[in-house]
Amino acid sequence: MDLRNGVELRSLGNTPDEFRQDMLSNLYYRRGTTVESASAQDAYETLALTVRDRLAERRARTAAAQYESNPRWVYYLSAEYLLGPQLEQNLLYSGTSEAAHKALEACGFKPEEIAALDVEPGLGNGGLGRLAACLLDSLATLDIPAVGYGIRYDLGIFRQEFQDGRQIERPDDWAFQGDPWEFPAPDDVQTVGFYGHVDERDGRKVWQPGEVVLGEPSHLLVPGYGTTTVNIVRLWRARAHQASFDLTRFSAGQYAEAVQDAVRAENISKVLYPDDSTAAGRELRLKQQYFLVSCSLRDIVRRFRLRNSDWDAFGSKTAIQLNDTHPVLAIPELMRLLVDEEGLDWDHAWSLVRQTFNYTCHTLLPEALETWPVDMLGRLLPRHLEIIYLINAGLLEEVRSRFPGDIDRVRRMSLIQETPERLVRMANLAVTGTTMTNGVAELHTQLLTSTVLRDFHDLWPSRFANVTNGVSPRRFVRLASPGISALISSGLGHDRWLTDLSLLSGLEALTGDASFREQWREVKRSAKAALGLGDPGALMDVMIKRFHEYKRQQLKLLHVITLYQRIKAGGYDGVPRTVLFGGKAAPAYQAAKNIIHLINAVAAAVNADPAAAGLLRVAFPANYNITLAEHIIPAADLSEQISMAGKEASGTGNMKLTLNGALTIGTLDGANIEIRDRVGADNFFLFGLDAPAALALRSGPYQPRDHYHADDELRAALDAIRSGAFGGVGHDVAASLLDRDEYLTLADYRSYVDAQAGVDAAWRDQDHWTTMSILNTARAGFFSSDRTVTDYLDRIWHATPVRVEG
Ligand code: Z16
Repeated sequence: MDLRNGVELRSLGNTPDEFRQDMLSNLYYRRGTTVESASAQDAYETLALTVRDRLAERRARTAAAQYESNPRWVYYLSAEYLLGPQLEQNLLYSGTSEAAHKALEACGFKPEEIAALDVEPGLGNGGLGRLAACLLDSLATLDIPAVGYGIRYDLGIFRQEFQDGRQIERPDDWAFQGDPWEFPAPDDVQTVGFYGHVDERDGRKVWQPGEVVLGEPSHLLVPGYGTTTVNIVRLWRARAHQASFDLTRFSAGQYAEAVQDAVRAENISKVLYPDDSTAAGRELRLKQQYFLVSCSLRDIVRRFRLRNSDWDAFGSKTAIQLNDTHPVLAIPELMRLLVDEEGLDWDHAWSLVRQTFNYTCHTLLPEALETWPVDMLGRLLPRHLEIIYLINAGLLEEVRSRFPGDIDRVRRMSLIQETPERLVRMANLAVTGTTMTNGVAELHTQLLTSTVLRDFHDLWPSRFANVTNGVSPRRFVRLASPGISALISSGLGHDRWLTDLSLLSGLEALTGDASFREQWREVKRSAKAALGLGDPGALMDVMIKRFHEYKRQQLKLLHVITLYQRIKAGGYDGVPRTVLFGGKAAPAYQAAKNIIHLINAVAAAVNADPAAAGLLRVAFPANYNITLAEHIIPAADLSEQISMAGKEASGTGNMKLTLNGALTIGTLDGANIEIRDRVGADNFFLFGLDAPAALALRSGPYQPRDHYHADDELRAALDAIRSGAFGGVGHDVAASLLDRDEYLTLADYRSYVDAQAGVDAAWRDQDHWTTMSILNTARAGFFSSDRTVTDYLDRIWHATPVRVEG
């Protein structure tokens, strides 16, 4: 294929020898060194470049084929991406793992040491950011022309350390050594305005920003698996305009003052807000959101114009997915571009905008639904506020004509909340300005349309759909669990399951094969041994997720304390367990930090007590991230999914663990319900109140102390916490549970502890446990993000593949 100015691209060879030749050449020409004097960092960077070159070639072919076909593009707008380590993925997807391994060894390097230098870009908080990464993986794998847009934060999610058991946060300067996976594209820089005022010229509104900041893009490659397609994720970094440097002040010796405007500009992409499922509400966050939206829309329009000249085609060529409310300013921004800058009339622009955008909601927590003070938004983005008012006028007119006289409904649906403070409601704007709004699991979508977004569902029922989340089987099975993957492939006789996960159902027949069960048990055991946290014969009981009271790590902790107290009482008959916690708390979320502190205190007590040795151990490795998740997930026997029913939108860790043969103990919340429906009630440990029961209990006069008084073991556990047996922090945790217990931890305690006894009983029959474990994997194929993307394509995006020649 002729790709660039008549120059034929040479195809890079993938034999170990060719790979080694290219590595040496990269070492020499791009790192300026030789094998004799190369550091491990030189070797890592060189390896990365050599792998990247293979994908860059595919990227060039992909871009050419996609341009040629002028398709409907899928653009994913997300403030967060948790892409995970890039090296192992890019080796696998480019088919160079073995060649690279051999080449490194031939040059005298230890492959594992070099691979350990790969730093994951932690540009997200948790589920939402990782979902974005899984969807990009599947979009590329399914050959869909797609671009992810995001922010290139200098500092990603903080590095978690423990000091005396307390969480402390350290900056995550992830690109300190440079990022070999990144392609800067300074020629596509964008200019973003803030503040200022709105003029009128020749009957058109003109926004005169008071401040401008540059957005400089770079991109990372997003390869598909088993295909030539390589898409990109484009990340924007804020750069000061040259004019921000005040040379007059500099010359006068006022060095700090000379750069202060520039520093302020570049602060926009300095750091990721570390809040998962809570709105931050700060002006810098609003600036970040507009920065992402403004840069990305300019880029999308630029790309549209490469092949199209008529605005009428924009909506049919462009599907933009808004990942939560974070990028919802894109709706007024596109209106502004079309009406103010392009001169389209309002109604025409509005129909294109609605055709272009769709919105995914990821929460039910009221505190996670973003609102912005009208004053703040109007000062930062005066024209956008006017546009929001105009959109609101249209919305309220429609509501009034559909529901005459229903003033309360108008008040509830307005894009502006009036009391106690005037706020712009971003979720309302999102539903109003899009074709489709989706929830992320069946229960979540049901609850959304019957509670938080009920009024909108009444008005526009056909705008709502469910798309249950999924995860990448490449990353969370193949890369995380090479052992399980090899066994699956040998059992099935192929590895096509990696791109058609429903084929895992073929494992079901193998549950009757004693030697397969034995190998399965062995593979799980060696994953535990490799993790190195406790006896590989013990049940590995895993709770890995952000710390949040609704997720109820405190419930798991009460269970641990109860087990410990049973051990201390003598005659313990439970099975040996390693309980593993992993996760971060938002730095300002004191209650969650208290729970972390208390877990560490309990872990210290239990692990130091000879009475518990061989029976119970508590592990809490710091700084849970994608890299660590890939080590923990294959080792898990039991997956803790114990949120208060009706609070977890979906969960995706639950899917990763099920696919790796862990059994779930869980409530009927989020996607747990769909997991249980598929793996079968006999292969799932259910407990607790369901969503209607939890809601009913919460809306009555709930008395957590009744449970404390009625249950001896619960009382003993809470008394130990409260009395300071695990340090002073226990007092606050116990008080919050006894006084308020917002998330019904005490109400679900007995049901949970009894279900855990059922887990013990099941574990004692190892052969049957193994059968259940295999069945969990065999029946979880639905939870592939390939299926999720297929659902988005059918229900929302209506885009089709563009195949790229190999
Ligand atoms: C987030 O990670 C999620 C929701 C949200 O409003 C904000 C953030 Cl940063 C999570 C949900 O809590 C989780 O249930 C869901 O599985 C995940 O988003 C992906 O949809």
